[in-house]
Amino acid sequence: MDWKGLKVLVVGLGKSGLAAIELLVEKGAQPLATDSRPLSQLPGAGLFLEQKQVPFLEQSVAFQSANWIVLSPGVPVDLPEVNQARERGAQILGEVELAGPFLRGPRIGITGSNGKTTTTAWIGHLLRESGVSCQVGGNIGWPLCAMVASSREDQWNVLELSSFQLETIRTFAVDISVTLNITPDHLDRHHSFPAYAAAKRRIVETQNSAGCWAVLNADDPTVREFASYTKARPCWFSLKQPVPFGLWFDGEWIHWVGEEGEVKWMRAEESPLPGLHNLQNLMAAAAATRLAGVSSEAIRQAAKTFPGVEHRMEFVREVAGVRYYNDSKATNVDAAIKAIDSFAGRLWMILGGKDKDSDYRPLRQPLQEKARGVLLIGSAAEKIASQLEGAVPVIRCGTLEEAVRQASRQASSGDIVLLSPACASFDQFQNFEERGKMFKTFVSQIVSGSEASSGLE
Ligand code: UMA
Repeated sequence: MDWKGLKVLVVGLGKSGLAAIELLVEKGAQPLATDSRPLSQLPGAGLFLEQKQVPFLEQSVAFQSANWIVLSPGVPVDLPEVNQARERGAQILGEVELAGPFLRGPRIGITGSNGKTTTTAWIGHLLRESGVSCQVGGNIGWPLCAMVASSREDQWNVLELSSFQLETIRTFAVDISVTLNITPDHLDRHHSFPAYAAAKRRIVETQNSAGCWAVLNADDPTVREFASYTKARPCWFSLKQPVPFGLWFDGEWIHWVGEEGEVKWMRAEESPLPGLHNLQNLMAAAAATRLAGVSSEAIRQAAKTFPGVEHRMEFVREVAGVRYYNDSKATNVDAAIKAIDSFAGRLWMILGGKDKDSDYRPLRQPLQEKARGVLLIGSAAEKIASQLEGAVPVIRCGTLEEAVRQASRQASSGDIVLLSPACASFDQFQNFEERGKMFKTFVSQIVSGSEASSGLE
């Protein structure tokens, strides 16, 4: 695709939009920029556009004459303006599709409702520790358009890919795809579970050669079906059953089933991260890294030294025997259930934030079994309270600061305070990273022992 001289409207001036503009300028296009927010509310964007000499247009006029439109992942593909532009023949593509032809080097793409970030970072760690050059980006915080400049033919691109990013791909494809699990998430954006699953399925649908691999979770019925939507060869992982090719867990050992037969590869207790879901992430990461050419022994050694990811079941601090964990990245119900499953009990769980049309009732049973109480924050608090009624004691706290204060008052030695909110953060924070950092700040302010009157300093 030759972009020279083309007028291209870039929608959304966050990380992805700015990176898309930079790439388009470099390729000789004439980008125009728009955002639903005024420039005054977009820190850094005004100066950037001025430097690149890119005009900013109000959203109401921007779409009217655009023939080429690049959408940021956070912009719904069914906005009325986008629909109208599509109907009059405008070409609409996502930021990932724009980057695709320019991104040099082989690609591993990781998707799933939960565990993407951990698995992506784990693959990056396994490759680097084994002496294989790679760059890690995508939904993990570094847009693909921004990765283009540092990409090389001899360097792997390890890409976390969200449903928002995959929904708009047409030709963009990865050499090795990894699909971890699909559970309801982002239903406010995709409207239905089948539509959400279909967006994720694009990752295997564009793999149209038998030289590609699809690493798939054999235990997840939706993911299992992906095998029939792709030309890529399947490589399976399972916590429950032997697989014809890939990795599986027998309750003690992870087995590796390859062309050379089956071997017991690694004991679960050697994994550095807690929880069965992290064994799944490890199996998926190991499979992808093996398919990228690293030996299973090198992977085993490197797997043990993975330090984990910030905001993902991150141990923060112990105060007066109470341990605090930051799982701010748990932005849906399934992720919160997995976090609960990682502990034996005695939990004080901080839940809430911006609702995504989620059903919180699946939390009732795990909370009933393991939680001493739930501390509610954010705009979803009343919905969660009504769906958890009778299952677990609930304290309405409003803010995260108040939730940490209440938790430090209520919890006693041996208890665990877990921020795993099952909601998006955007009602009270910029993003889940800010929410996690604020949690850590509030936890660092707790004073222990009798000096504590309010819980927080
Ligand atoms: N905007 C509009 N119109 C709209 C919606 C948004 O103009 O209808 C504007 C906003 O005002 C804002 C800009 O779009 O100025 C933001 O664009 P964006 O939401 O695409 O955010 P980016 O900064 O480009 O970040 C995106 C991903 N964000 C989302 O998908 C919501 C980041 O994932 C990703 O790290 C980054 O690209 C680089 O690839 C974050 C995320 O929350 C972590 N992802 C979701 C998740 O993991 O659940 C999918």
